[in-house]
Amino acid sequence: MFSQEACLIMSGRVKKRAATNPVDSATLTLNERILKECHDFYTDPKNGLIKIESGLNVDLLPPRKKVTILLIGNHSAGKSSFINWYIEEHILKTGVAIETQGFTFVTSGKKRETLTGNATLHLYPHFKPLSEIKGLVDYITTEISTSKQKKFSLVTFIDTPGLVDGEMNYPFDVDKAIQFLGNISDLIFVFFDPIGQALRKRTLNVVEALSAKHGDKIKLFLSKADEAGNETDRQKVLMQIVQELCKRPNLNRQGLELQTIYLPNPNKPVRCVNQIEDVCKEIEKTINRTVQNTLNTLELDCQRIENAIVNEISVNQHKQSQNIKSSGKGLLFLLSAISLFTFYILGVLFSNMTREALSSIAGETLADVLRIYFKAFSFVWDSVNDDDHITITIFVVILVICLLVLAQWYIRLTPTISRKQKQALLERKDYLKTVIINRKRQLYDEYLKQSVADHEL
Ligand SMILES: Nc1nc2c(ncn2[C@@H]2O[C@H](COP(=O)(O)OP(=O)(O)OP(=O)(O)O)[C@@H](O)[C@H]2O)c(=O)[nH]1
Ligand SMILES: [Mg+2]
Repeated sequence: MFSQEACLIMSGRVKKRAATNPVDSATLTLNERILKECHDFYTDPKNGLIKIESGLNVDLLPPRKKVTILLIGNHSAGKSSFINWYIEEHILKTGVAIETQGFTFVTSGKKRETLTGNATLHLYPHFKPLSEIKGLVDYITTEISTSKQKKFSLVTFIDTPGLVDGEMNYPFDVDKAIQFLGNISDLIFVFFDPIGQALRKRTLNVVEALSAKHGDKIKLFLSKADEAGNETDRQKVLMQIVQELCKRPNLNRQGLELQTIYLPNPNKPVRCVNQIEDVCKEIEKTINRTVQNTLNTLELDCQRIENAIVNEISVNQHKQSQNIKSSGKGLLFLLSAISLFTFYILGVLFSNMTREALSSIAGETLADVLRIYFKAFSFVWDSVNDDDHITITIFVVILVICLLVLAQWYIRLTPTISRKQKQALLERKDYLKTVIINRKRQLYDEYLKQSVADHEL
């Protein structure tokens, strides 16, 4: 059953679609615009899907406006440097010492700013469970950059502390935090550096656990490949890492591939294959997949809400017919109770009255009729002694009470929705079909126009 408030939202006022700021639309790329519009379809406080479904128990999750990429790896593997290179801004501290102590979210925005842990969790409500990890909030920050390089406007990177062995190195449960972030990230990049730290136990443990759950999201890299010596040395390092990984029983070996990457440096030419551009392509592919998935999920969610509405209406119809049947039975018991009680009282009254007294109250003709009707009752009543009169009266009272209880039980109706509420529900259904699904189709066409020939649409 949905709330009164929900019904008011639906009635008529849902006709207007969530508005998109025209200034925003002009500066956003198509993918950004689609993800933003889809997000607004869910979260708009007046007409959003989440507001529309309230009371229907559809359990919706608004889509994210960006893809999330988690970077993990041993200390000094080049995680922070990779993010700086991607966004073309030196936003994160890098160096041979242990530089990254906590978790840093790197995202694009209007103004360069650093946010604290609490502000970060406010900005990303789906990361809220991180606050349950003791001591972690103080080690979370968000770096907002104005960079628009590559596909950064559609990406949130999560830089993590380098993985080193031993329990005393982190003031929080680093493994638990990484596993949680792995669950909600769209891509997980694992950086192994060639200097020998790659095979540290903690790094391998974390990779094993993540790959068992997220085999399709995880991408492995031999980073800083330009420092791995000549081609033979590099092959040796690659082999060693793969061998170590393969020893792990829970590792997902499907598509196990280790790409070699390094940050291009024009002043230091290296004759080594650099697959860093493939990483950018992988990010782009994930963005495109996310856009398609978001549009598909939007339509599916609309269908789920429509089904819930149809179900709500049919359940309501069923409840209404049950109520009619039940109240019919209740009324029957009530009438029986009243009739029995009246008949008994009148019967007792007439049986104890003299002929003259009855005639003087009801008149001669009516008194004759009443006497005929109550003849059988009077006969029985007169033939029973006074003690039994009390027993019969108690029995009749109990019977009347039972009939009244039954009447009340059946007349207690299940709550149903009013005609106005039903109309509002149908308007909601209509809104989903005519406004949201149509807009979703337009957005899909716009998205496909980027790659598919016009005549194929
Ligand atoms: N030659 C070379 N050096 C690199 C490359 N990437 C990073 N570095 C250097 O490696 C060092 C460590 O890099 P970081 O980015 O700080 O590594 P990190 O993984 O973030 O390290 P922690 O934060 O300590 O976990 C820095 O001095 C970087 O300049 C690369 O591709 N090639
Ligand atoms: Mg770092």
